[in-house]
Amino acid sequence: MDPRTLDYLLTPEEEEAFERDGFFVMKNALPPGKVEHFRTITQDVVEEFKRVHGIPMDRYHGVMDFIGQRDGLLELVDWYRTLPKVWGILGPDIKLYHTVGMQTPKSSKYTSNNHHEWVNWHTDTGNLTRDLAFGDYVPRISIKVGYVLSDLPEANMANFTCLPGSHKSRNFPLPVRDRLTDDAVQVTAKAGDAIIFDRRLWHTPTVNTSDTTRYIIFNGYSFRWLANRDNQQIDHFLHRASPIQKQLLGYSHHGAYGSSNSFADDLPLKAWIEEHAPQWAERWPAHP
Ligand SMILES: O=C(O)CCC(=O)C(=O)O
Ligand SMILES: [Fe+2]
Repeated sequence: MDPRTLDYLLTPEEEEAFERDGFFVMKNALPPGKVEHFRTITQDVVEEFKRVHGIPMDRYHGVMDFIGQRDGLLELVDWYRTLPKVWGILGPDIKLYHTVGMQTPKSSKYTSNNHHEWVNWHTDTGNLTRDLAFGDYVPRISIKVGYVLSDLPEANMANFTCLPGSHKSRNFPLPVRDRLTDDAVQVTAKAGDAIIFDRRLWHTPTVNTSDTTRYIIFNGYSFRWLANRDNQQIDHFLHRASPIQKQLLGYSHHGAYGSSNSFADDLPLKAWIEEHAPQWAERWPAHP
């Protein structure tokens, strides 16, 4: 793993914001050269997908199972500036479970006046809340890193939109769900920033009325035992993935049995943290 990881450990301020708001924006998660690199890949993959599937080019679209689509995406699996935020929150027993590369061109159909027609407030990962909530308590289980690849200095540019603090609410916390009210925060960001959010946060995609096409990659990380939300076709990567990348791509030396155990050979990320940032290991829950 890139030793520069140690310069990007989760800060107390980030941790506090994450606990309070359910998300935070990390500035400069990607340097400018990488922004362009990943934007080009995202455009290429989404436009290829649209051509193959007959989707109009001006349509908003996200390609799932994104991580394996191009070899150049492998380095994002354990990106040194964001991965320490992820394990700082979830611990070391994690993997990628869902990846999406998204293109949102200017809408030809919707404006900020009628885009409430497709507002889709949700928490992530389908049935987790329904099946795991106990009273008011909903477990976190997964988080997403959204790599912003276009400058989004103002609202109505397809900004990631959320209700800060709503990750503490099992049910949608407002009376009106089918449109954006003033409570909705359209997160502004620069290309290269990352939006890191808790899957329990109530959020929605929004319309782009600007001339800037929004590109964004969402990489979702979860505990290793969660079923993947993509087919995750990554076998072609594995021969050149590092051991930590292999862990994060869901590989286990123990087959299906491994994901709900913590065998040492399946957890090189844990070993790395214990060696290089041992103060974090003290925070992990012990096995009962
Ligand atoms: O397009 C967006 O900003 C929202 C996407 C979303 O809901 C997600 O990544 O979970
Ligand atoms: Fe979502």
